Amino acid sequence: MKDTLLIIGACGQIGTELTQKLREIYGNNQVIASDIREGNEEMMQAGPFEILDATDSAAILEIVQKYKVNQVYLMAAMLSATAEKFPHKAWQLNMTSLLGVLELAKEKHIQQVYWPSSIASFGPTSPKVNTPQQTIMEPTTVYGISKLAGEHWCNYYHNRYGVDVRSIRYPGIISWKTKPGGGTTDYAVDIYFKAVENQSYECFLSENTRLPMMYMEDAVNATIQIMQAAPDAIKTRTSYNLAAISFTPKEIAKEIEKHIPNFNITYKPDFRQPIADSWPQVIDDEAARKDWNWNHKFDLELMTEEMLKNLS
Ligand code: AKB
Repeated sequence: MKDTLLIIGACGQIGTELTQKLREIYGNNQVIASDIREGNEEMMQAGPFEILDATDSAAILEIVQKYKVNQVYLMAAMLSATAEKFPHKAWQLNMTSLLGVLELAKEKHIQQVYWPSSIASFGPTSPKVNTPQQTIMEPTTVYGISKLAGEHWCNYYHNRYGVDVRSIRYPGIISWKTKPGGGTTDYAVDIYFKAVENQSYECFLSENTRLPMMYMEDAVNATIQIMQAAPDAIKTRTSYNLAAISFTPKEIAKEIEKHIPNFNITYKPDFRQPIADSWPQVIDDEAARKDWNWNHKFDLELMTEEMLKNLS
């Protein structure tokens, strides 16, 4: 039987590029894109698209049955900064959507689930450098709490009901096709857009705030790689640490200056600074590298070249 994939939250930052790549691999008609709103021309034209509320599990089931879906990628979520403004709404979206999809897998309507966690599942008491796969996790943001709880729900459904659910703790993801919205790491995307537009950027984090980051191509490849791995290769059923690069606003600005010598950055930390300060600076992802052969391709230099080339 051919795999048929449903992407929930296909119009978001990661969903857009993940859907495109999955359609290249599995065929346009095998990848059903869905979101609460319509996507761009390419997304709507290239293959099936459904308007879908990620918290409505009856509606998800209808689509699963309509297209005979066997894998669900649940990409819809409220990110860290917005979630701090709407804590209950964030909890409702992030948790209800996950529990609904896990139930569908438990009832054998689908065979495989992908759900993203985040570096936000760590907190200020976790080690900041080389943060291990297993360590103290006491997140202080509602987004982080929802991600940590979600990880344990995934593990529970796997252990108790045999659900094949796989997950990655994404760092900040940098891309040029679709902008992120409502995250704390979004500055590392905005900075490139501003650099090519007007050569200056006011950063909402302070100059030495180091955070784990990754170029979109690496993030999409990791996501597909973990989903295509043999089930017994997946030893962690909470979520895998995943790393590529770690840098500060000052370091990314320096890299941009190599291409745009007049580029200017100023700093005005806001409510997102304490969120960033509560997260790891450098993540240890040895388990992902060992268990399912994860390897990143993009460093800060290569990513900056790609971002500036594509945006200009
Ligand atoms: C955010 O900043 O909220 C996200 C994340 C690190 O999960 N990009």
